[in-house]
Amino acid sequence: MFKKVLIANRGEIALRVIRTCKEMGIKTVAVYSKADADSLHVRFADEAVCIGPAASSESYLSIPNIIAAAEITNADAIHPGYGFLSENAKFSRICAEHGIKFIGATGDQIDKMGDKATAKETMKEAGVPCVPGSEGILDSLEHARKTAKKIGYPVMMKATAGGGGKGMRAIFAESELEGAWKSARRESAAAFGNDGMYMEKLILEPRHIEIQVIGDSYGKACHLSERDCSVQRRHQKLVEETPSPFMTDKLRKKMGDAAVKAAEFIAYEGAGTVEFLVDKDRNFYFMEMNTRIQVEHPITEQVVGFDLIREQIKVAAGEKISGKNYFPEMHSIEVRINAEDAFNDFRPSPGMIASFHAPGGHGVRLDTHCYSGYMIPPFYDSMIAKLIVTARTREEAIDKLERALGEFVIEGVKTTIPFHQQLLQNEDFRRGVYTTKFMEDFELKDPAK
Ligand code: MV4
Repeated sequence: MFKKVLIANRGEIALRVIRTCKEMGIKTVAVYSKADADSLHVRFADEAVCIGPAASSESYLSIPNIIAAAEITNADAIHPGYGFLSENAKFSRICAEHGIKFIGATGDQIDKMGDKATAKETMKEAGVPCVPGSEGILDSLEHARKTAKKIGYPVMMKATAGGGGKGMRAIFAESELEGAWKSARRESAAAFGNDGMYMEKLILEPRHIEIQVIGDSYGKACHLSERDCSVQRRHQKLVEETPSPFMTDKLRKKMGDAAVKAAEFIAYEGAGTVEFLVDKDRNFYFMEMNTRIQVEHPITEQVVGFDLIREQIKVAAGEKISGKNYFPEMHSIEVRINAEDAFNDFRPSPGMIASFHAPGGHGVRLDTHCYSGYMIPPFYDSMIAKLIVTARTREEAIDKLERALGEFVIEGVKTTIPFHQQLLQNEDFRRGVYTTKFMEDFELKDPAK
């Protein structure tokens, strides 16, 4: 087992990893930027190293600075958390070259899944269901036109370097194709330095349901059931829950088996997530694979009853997994509390948290790095807490969430708490009837107006 793990991240996920390391008897090294000197992850770790100024590009994304911090502290492994360098193939390889274990996927696995057209071709080969579409990259507008005609409108054009909706265009008729082709390529080239495009049949009003997997270094993988992340706004998840209200036992088994097949086909090592689109007839299609621990991992932990960070560390240290799959025994919901003004287009609201009172009680978990007097820096993402509630049924979980949101006090910055409170009043959400289109139709009422 590792003796000392460096956590190449900040905020709640850095705390989350430090806590599990402590329970496992592993020493921890925090790294921090000058903007994070007063952060809890710095205080909770055994050692802390300043790795640069506030700008992520010169601190949390600086490979030389992080490797130097690992070397001077003699860390034998690095946990990258999510975001930052967690899906950076170069960083994974550099860690390996320095004899430091990267707690995550190998460089090759990250490369294979990072390029979406390659990922899809790989998954087709593995026998995982994919949306009908082009074979790999489209090499010209003419090729795009022919492909669209063959699969039939409407179609979706996607950037191979994309993810998170960038460089993606829904096209409903041939007259829209040329404009979409040009603008998507321009957008993708600017964002990723890669303008490769592929095409799929457009799935109307899909659900986003993802399967948590874990693979060991012996080629074996298992799944830990699903999370429904359909409540999103501009590709930012707002709420996640498990089990999905749309799920059936039969579909869970089929999707779980497909996700395990996907992971084992690439001998996937570590915790990963296979994302699927699910249509109204419960057909499911591979969308992407995330080669990291995700923000919403706690709801899975709550319903299957184990610590995913501990499992990540164990497989990274060479332990075998049991090989059995895990099914939900409870219902868990996570809401992301962001420092944003929901009534002003979810605009970021950084600043000082003047007062902070955390909700508690049975079935309530709060993953946060915030406290009264904490200054939310403007340089990073705006998430300040994840409120996770767990109960026997979905109804009970929703009632508990309502109760917990009512106890939560955050003063000094605007937060998304009022949004979540309104969401819980929504009839369709309460019935569990929602798709990725839900937020487009949701009408938020500003109580001040
Ligand atoms: C799609 C789709 C419909 N049809 N692909 C959005 C993010 C990117 N990773 C894939 N996405 C989509 N791909 C086909 N063929 C609809 C979306 C989509 C979406 C997917 C998951 C969650 C929210 C979404 C919001 C809008 C569009």
